[in-house]
Formats: sequence, structure tokens, C-alpha cells
Amino acid sequence: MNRTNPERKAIVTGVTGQDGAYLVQLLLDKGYAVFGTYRRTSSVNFWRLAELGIERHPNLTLVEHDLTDLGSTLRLLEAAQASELYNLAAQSFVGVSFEQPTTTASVTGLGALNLLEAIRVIDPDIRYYQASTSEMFGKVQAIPQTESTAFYPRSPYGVAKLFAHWTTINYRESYGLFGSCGILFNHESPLRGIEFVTRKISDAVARIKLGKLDILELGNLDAKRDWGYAREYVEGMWRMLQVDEPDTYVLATQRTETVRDFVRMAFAAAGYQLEWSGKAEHERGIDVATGKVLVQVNPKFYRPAEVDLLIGCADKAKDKLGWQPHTTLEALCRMMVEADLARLSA
Ligand code: NDP
Ligand code: GDR
Repeated sequence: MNRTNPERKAIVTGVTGQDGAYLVQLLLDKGYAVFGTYRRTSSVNFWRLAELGIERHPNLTLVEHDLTDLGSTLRLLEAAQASELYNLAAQSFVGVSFEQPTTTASVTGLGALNLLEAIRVIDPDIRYYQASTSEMFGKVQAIPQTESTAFYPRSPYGVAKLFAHWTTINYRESYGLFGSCGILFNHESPLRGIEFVTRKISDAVARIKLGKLDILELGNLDAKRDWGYAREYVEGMWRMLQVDEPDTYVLATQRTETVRDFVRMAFAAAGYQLEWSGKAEHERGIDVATGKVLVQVNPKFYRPAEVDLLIGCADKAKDKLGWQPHTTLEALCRMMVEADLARLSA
């Protein structure tokens, strides 16, 4: 890889996460110099960047930064001299936000405010992307959800993201900043964090297939999600900052399935046929060929308040950005199971 003397510079917060890794790869491929931020921990893990083969790319500068620290945020912007800033860092796990609401509000909500304040002070021309979320729709007020659907968050995470979302719009309207919000519905990939349900499932299916696990335990199987492929969604983020005006866009597939269906698809990708028996916390997924129980519900994974059904309409993104998803849920699920089988067999 040769340094290409890039003219465009971007900051991406949260490069140790799923979207951060894919977005950094996309920006590097487009010739950007990227400042990717990660927070200090006792053992930083760049496994996603390594899997994509970009951990040591000459145009990638990895910078220590904590979203909750305004001073560190000001110094980041001053040092990078970037023209685009993608704020992907967050305490992003909904379940944990019920246990750690203050941390979630601080990182996911106030962290975005710190970045916007820093832009205001250091360089108001920086284009800002806010990672907003379908979790803001929560107890949904319309089907499908669009940019104009009313919000009703159901978790401390959703509330914190709504703060960041409205702050971005407020800075757009108050100070003329170029702040765009992508209301992204769930997007998954082989790089998805293991605590999220799709990857928890694909990893468990691979382990069961390889004889390393007996049973997959899950919470609410009835929740419905609109799941897309993360690599395609980061392309949408980039497009949002390339148009003339800042705006808000939904990215979604407009297809919704239950967690139960995703489980069935994932087992099918590994050659199993599941049948379901029982109800609610007594529900089981049984291997038709052997009669073995492979899936069971454990109420410890239930949430205090649930988002029952998400399905998004991305017509505006298609119309204004030329963005649309291509990967089917079946193909995505297969990709994830195959990646986990390969990892665990290596
Ligand atoms: P991940 O959880 O994979 O990544 C989150 C990133 O934020 C990690 O790099 C994490 O670092 C970092 N982070 C957490 N706390 C801090 C902090 N205090 N300071 C600096 N960095 C921090 O999320 P995704 O990649 O899946 O999502 C990217 C963004 O998009 C998030 O904001 C998420 O809320 C949002 N979003 C995601 C959707 C999805 O379906 N994936 C849908 C809609 C929105 P570390 O590795 O050290 O924990
Ligand atoms: P979500 O994703 O909460 O939609 O947030 P997650 O994969 O965690 O949950 C999806 C649904 O599955 C149900 N579920 C389980 N979830 C987990 N994690 N573990 C389980 O064992 C389990 N069993 C059932 C959940 O109750 C839920 O209904 C993700 C995150 O990426 C957010 O950051 C992002 O904003 C939204 O997607 C859009």
C-alpha cells in the first residue's frame, strides 16, 4: 500500500467498532487520509482493522481519544485538520444502557455535543455525521418508519441518541454547521460485536456445529428487526456528507423478521432444520434430525422495555443519495455463519 498524498482528511470516531472498521476501509479506498480514534483501555483491540488488512495502512493514523473529554476532542480536531468527521463512537449496546444509563448518556449523548462544540470552536466548515438510530423510534408510531415518524425511545441508549440527534439538528439550524444524521436501522456483518443478537447467534451456531457448545440461550424471540449489511450502510454515511446540504436520512431494507426467524436461517446455513415447541420462556428450538434441544429461552436476556418492531423506509436516501441496500438477509446470515465457522476452525 502506497501513501497517495491524499487531499481529503476525515476523522472517524470508534474505529475499533464494526462500522468504524468498514468506514475507515471505504475512506482509505477513496484516497482519504483517516484519523481513526480509539479510547484508552488496558488492552486495545484492533482485530476488525486487522481482519480488513488496514491496521497498518500508511494513510491511517490511530489516535487515542475519549468522547467524554472536551479537551481531548478539541486537540483531536486541531491536530487532524480534517474536512469530515464521522461520529460512530458510542456505548452502543441497548441492554447495557439499562445497567449503565449515566455512562451511556455521557458517551452516547454528551460525547456528540462535545464534538459539535469542538467543530464550532475549531473549524465550523467541518462536515459532521451523527450515527443516529432506529432505536429512537422505540415504541413505533407508524409503519414503516421514515424521517418524519415521531420518536418514542424505549431505552437509556435510545434517549441518549435522541439527544445527540436533536443536538446535531440544533447546531445545523443555530450555527449553520453541516451536521447530517443517518437514522440507521440494524446492520450486521461478520465484524458485528458478539453481544448483539445476530452475531451471538452466528457464533453459537458455528460452535454447536463444531461440537464446542450444546445450547444457544436467547431472550425475546418475538422482537422484529430490519437487518441490513453494515458494509453497504457505511457507504450511505459517506454519501450523506457528499451532497450540498446537511439533512437526515433513514437507511433500512424495508423488510422485518423476528429473532426466531434469524435463528432458523442461521441454523439452516449450517445444515440444521429447527422446529419450535413451547411458548414464551419455555420455547425451545429442536433439531428435527436428532430431536436435540439446540435453542432455549433464558429470561435473563429480556430487557426492561423492548422495541417490538422496526421496519424502515429508505426512499429518501434512494432518491437524494442514490443509496439502496442489495444484500438479502439470507445472504447476510450465511456470510456471518460461514465467517464464524472459518474463525473457529482456524
Ligand atoms: P460498536 O459497538 O461496534 O462500536 C462502538 C465504538 O465506540 C467502539 O469503537 C467503542 O470502543 C467506541 N466507544 C465506546 N465508548 C467510547 C468512549 N467513551 N470514547 C471513545 N470511543 C468509545 O458499534 P457499531 O459499529 O455497530 O455502531 C457504530 C455507531 O452507529 C454507534 O454509535 C451505534 O450506536 C450506531 N448505530 C449502530 C447500528 C447498528 O446496527 N450497528 C444502527 C444504528 C446506529 P471500544 O471498542 O473500546 O468499546
Ligand atoms: P438492538 O440489537 O437492541 O436492536 O440494537 P440487539 O442485537 O442487541 O437486539 C436485537 C433484538 O434481539 C433481542 N434479543 C437479544 N438481544 C441480544 N443482544 N442478546 C440476546 O440474547 C437476545 N435475545 C433476544 C433483543 O431483545 C432485541 O429485541 C442494535 C445496536 O447496534 C444499537 O447500537 C443500534 O442503534 C440498533 O441496533 C439499531
